[in-house]
Amino acid sequence: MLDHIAIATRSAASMRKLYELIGFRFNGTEEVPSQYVVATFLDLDGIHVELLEPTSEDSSVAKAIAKRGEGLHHLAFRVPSLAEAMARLKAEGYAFVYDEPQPGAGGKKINFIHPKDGGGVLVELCE
Ligand code: CMX
Repeated sequence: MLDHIAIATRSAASMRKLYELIGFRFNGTEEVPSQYVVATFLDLDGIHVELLEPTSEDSSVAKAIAKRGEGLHHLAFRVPSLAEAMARLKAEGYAFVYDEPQPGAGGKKINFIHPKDGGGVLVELCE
């Protein structure tokens, strides 16, 4: 299932205002040190939007903003077993950004299918 839609932004506060006006409910923030981002969670009728604001220029989100501008960053799909999904996709030649699952927001294990293999879309798998 779709776990969340992630949007890269330089100002989560201003983006949060837009989503709250649409009707989303603010559901907290979390710093994810391993990814150099602060995630802001917004929920509406089972749809989860994650605003990603980089905390360092070393963040891949900061690099993505510098290269591609702010906007849709990735789609995240929840899988029952990330290790099993990685093995299945790797066996078919899909490249993952990390060799092993990484700690993500909300205590999830995460990894990313490289946008080159995702048809230009950065796809996160999470467990
Ligand atoms: N969506 C689509 N394409 C993207 C992209 C994105 N978000 N970010 C980068 N790309 C494209 C680039 O434009 C580039 O394309 P070209 O070669 O045509 O120029 C290509 O992908 C490679 O990008 P790169 O900057 O050269 O970087 P890498 O090859 O090292 O790729 C990347 C690494 C982009 C997958 C990785 O840095 C990344 O974004 N990882 C995800 C980190 C993240 O989202 N962390 C927050 C997680 C929070 C959570 O959910 O818990």
